[in-house]
Amino acid sequence: HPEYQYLDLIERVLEYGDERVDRTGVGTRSLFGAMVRFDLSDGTAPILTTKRVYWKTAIKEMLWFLTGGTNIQPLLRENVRIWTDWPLAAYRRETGESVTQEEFERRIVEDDGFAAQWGELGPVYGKQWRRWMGSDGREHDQIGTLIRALRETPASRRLLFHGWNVAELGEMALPPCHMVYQYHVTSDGRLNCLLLQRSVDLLLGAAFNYVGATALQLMLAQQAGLRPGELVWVGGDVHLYRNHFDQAREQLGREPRALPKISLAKRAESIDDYRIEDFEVEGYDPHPHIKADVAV
Ligand code: DHF
Ligand code: TMP
Repeated sequence: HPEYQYLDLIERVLEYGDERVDRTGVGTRSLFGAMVRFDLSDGTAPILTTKRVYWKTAIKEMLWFLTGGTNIQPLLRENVRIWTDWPLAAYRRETGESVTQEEFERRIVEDDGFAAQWGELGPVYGKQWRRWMGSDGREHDQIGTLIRALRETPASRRLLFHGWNVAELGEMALPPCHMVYQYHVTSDGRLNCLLLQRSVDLLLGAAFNYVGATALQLMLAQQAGLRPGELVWVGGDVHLYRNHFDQAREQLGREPRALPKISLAKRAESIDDYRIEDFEVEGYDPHPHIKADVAV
């Protein structure tokens, strides 16, 4: 079962991970360099079954990246709250106000001025993917360029886009974790993806990142007239936060079930025309959700 790749990785991090104090102060056990491969060619989706993963949230996040957006307001309007902690921490730090998360989110949703001032993450994923600013002042749509290249030069070894814009790292709430997406087209028309994720919160982040990358691969394949192939995921610093150890052990005690199937309900005009309703997941029967706090 493909999910054992993930569970084995958790086990290895728990057993052999190097203990260290990380940027967040929470502390992690960390391993360097790991690979997981998922075959998407028969419609199988790597949505973990040993805990419920909120796959719609993960796909909504991916759709938001594709809009080029970097403000959490549209996410919150879709009821996606996974990015609130960072703007909220900045707000509390800079104003000294002790607003609750709910109150902060309500103001972002209702007040465009407030959202513009406090809901920005800086030039993160969406900006770099769709509007990377060149030294000549021109914006580069890496996704548009990639789709054209997939159609016109499928044998190319340059089918990739990158989030690590060195000049703009300092303005980002977080530098990109899922950093480079490289693609590869087989002679029989399958689209493979290699995602290099430099930093991996194995309990919370990875589960979402597998789903996001899969959704993107389906959309790109459809836009380029290809079928999905393999998703190869490579992790750099793969870690478990100290306050996730119990949840990780709980998950290790569970038996993986059959992975669900994922498909697109219809053909979208362009990469900008996908909606969450277009994604159909069938046969998802996971173990219960496991609650864990995200390290900010
Ligand atoms: N920081 C850290 N420390 N880990 C992350 O995974 C992470 N991910 C970010 C931004 N910063 C991060 C963006 N992605 C959750 C999942 C993904 C995500 C951020 C947060 C999360 O908290 N997931 C919970 C709850 C999901 C929900 O309530 O919708 C989960 O159980 O999956
Ligand atoms: P870092 O920038 O210090 O590496 O911290 C980022 C943390 O967020 C790290 O624990 C990895 C995690 N992360 C993911 O695992 N996946 C994601 O998609 C994002 C945005 C972050």
